[in-house]
Amino acid sequence: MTLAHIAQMFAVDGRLVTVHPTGSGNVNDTYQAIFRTTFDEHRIIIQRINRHVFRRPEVIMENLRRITAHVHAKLAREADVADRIWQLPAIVPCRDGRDWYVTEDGEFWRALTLIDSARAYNTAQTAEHAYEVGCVLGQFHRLLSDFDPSQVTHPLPGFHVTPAYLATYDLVRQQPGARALLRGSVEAQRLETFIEERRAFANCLQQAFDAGRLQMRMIHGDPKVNNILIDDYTAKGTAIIDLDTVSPGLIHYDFGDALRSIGNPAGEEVEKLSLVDFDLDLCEGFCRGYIKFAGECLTDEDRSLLYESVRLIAFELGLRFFTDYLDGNRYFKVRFPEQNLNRARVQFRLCEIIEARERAIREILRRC
Ligand code: GN1
Ligand code: MG
Repeated sequence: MTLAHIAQMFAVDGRLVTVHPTGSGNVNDTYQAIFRTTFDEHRIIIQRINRHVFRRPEVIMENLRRITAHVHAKLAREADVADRIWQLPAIVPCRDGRDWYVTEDGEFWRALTLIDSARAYNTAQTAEHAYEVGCVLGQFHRLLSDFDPSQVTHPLPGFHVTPAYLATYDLVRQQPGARALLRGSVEAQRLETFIEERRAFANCLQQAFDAGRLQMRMIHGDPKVNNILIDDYTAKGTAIIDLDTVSPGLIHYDFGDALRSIGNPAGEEVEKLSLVDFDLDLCEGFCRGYIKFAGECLTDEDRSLLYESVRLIAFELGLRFFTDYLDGNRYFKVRFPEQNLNRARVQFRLCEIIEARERAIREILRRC
């Protein structure tokens, strides 16, 4: 079935003009489709869900229905007093009324409204951009703070549980293919040592949760900088997209993920490790924006582990990339075989810089 056929399954007025790839996701495939009528134009986002990663894609759509209903209703109630027009994509149903479309060979497709005249950047532009990214994530946490987590099913059990990723890594690296890769690369061996030195640390959030110091809340799951839209006209953050991983979790996963992403102006795909950085002005901008909106939802215990969370998520993402490299690149999409190795090197370098700047980061967090 062609992309054009799939696009026309969704309930949009007009004739299809074009479908083209958009975004830079590592998991799903994303396209923009444009339809025209005699007097206007409609653009939607259509996505093929990666069934290797999301084994039960219908679960993410059922979750999305409930989450967007909650957020859209709350945004409508608060619209008159809000400091900007906050947005969140809505599901575009199929012509037969269903929320998704499955092709004969089992591909799972869904469509969402496009948030227009706003864009996501792959890397931080300025400290003001970082501030806006913080505002959007803080606002998202605030909007979902009164959502009942039992209304959703976890789309990816074990997602962001760092000790679970370590256990998978331990299994994968015993495989013959992984052992061959490790024997053949001094750089891969260096990453192996890097991981060994941080094993105990990998438990820090899980331990705090097990001890009852942290609670599960609704989180986004993937709030990296290119999932946060900045309005072209006002330069303010307006929406967070990529809602497939929204689920109950620790807000620290989100805080750490967004900060490790916005704090490194070189981005995730840079090849020269000398360009990787954790910029303290970007860090401060992000933290101020986040606390402005989510501050009232945070306990003292939550605040006490924010530094650990950014160090941990950089480590965890590096570990996930490295494991996938050793496993033959089965999870994250790659354009060349070493891409996941390189992504891991970048995140581990970032983790090292975060460690070196611990004192300054804690100081920023104390001030915000
Ligand atoms: C994946 O597909 P994308 O780019 O939205 C991954 C995130 C990682 C991210 C790193 C479901 O997100 O956890 O942080 O790559 N998503 C999933 O770029 O594993
Ligand atoms: Mg994602």
